[in-house]
Amino acid sequence: MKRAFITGITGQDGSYLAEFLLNKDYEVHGLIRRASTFNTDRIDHLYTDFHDPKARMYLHYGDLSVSGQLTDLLHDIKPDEIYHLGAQSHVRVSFDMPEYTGDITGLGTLRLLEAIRKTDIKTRFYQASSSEMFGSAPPPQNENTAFEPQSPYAAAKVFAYHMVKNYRNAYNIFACNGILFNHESPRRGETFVTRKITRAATRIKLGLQDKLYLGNLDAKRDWGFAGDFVEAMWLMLQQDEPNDYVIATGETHSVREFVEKVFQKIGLDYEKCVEIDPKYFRPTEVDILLGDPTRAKKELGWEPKVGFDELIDMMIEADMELARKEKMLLDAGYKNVNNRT
Ligand code: NAP
Ligand code: F7E
Repeated sequence: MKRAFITGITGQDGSYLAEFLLNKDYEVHGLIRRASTFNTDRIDHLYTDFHDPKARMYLHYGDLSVSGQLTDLLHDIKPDEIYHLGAQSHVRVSFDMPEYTGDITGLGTLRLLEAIRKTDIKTRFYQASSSEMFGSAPPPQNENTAFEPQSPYAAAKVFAYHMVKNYRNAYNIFACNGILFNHESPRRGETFVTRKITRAATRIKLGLQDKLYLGNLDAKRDWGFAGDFVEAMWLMLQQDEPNDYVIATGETHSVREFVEKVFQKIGLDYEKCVEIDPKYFRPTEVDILLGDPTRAKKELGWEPKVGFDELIDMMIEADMELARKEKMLLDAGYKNVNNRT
């Protein structure tokens, strides 16, 4: 049985990847942060009490800021594959918390690479690199496009990307950068734009809120489905040689197009509900991302399965269900605790 270690297992991608690996009969170990509230919602359906002999998923407390503990964990678990997904992953927030973002999103990767080097375990390493690294580079972007990062988040990811290449060359570690373009799902964090839109539109439809406040509607993104993208992470670690791969759909759409489509699909006029709040503008914006996944198609045999419209339908359906439940609770006298975007 193969053993995987996932940082960021409680996040959107971590939850889909854990599901994917458990289905492939892996033993899955995940790093989680101690919090005063439960933060394992996205993986609760996968968890079996570790006293049960059939348990195949184990969670370990830790933090990407603490190198000694990461080293101890790798030494004890000795994973065959490491999927490093943990990060302060919000671009807008990275302008408010640049130092923290550099520490967790940038140095966090270096701490893990050092832990591999020091423990000398034989393992394969996946780094969650990002299309944000391309920043203002003109589209389409592929593995040869020069990075022009436009945020502390993107700069931290560029640092991590180069450390991965350096450890691959210097210490012969099987380490890959997956340069993933935006990928979404019903499990997407509620402050990322797609989920913020589907969540608000469904709540507006059921009379739970009136307005949706957004920032720049002209930005364009190459949006895919997270469930498809985690398969590409796994494929990268199954190759004979480590390499870096762009993972994208090859289509780009504006935020305005996304919002218009969502509202139109549920029978509302977005222009009556959406207002612009400059609070959501970024000091420097990434105007257009459009990935060219030719290498991944050729070498990994990877292709996205879920298209733009299907992704939107999937997200609307899940959020409509959530809004219905919320309405039921409100009608039964519970307080509204969900209006926080
Ligand atoms: P996400 O939902 O924000 O999940 C981030 C994960 O990192 C969560 O499990 C979070 O734990 C964990 N984390 C944050 N700070 C940590 C710390 N100090 N120590 C340990 N764990 C920490 O992100 P995602 O969308 O799944 O993305 C996964 C990775 O891919 C990230 O590295 C992201 O930057 C990168 N990426 C994402 C996309 C995308 O479109 N989704 C595209 C390219 C690259 P808590 O649950 O406790 O907060
Ligand atoms: O913004 C615009 C915003 O926050 C998309 C992360 O997963 O993907 C993600 O980063 C666009 C931007 O994602 C709002 O200005 C307008 O142009 O959903 P987002 P992101 O910044 O592209 C990359 C690949 C990652 O690696 C990151 O980890 O939408 N936008 N109005 C808004 N964005 C937000 N969040 N909220 C708004 O109200």
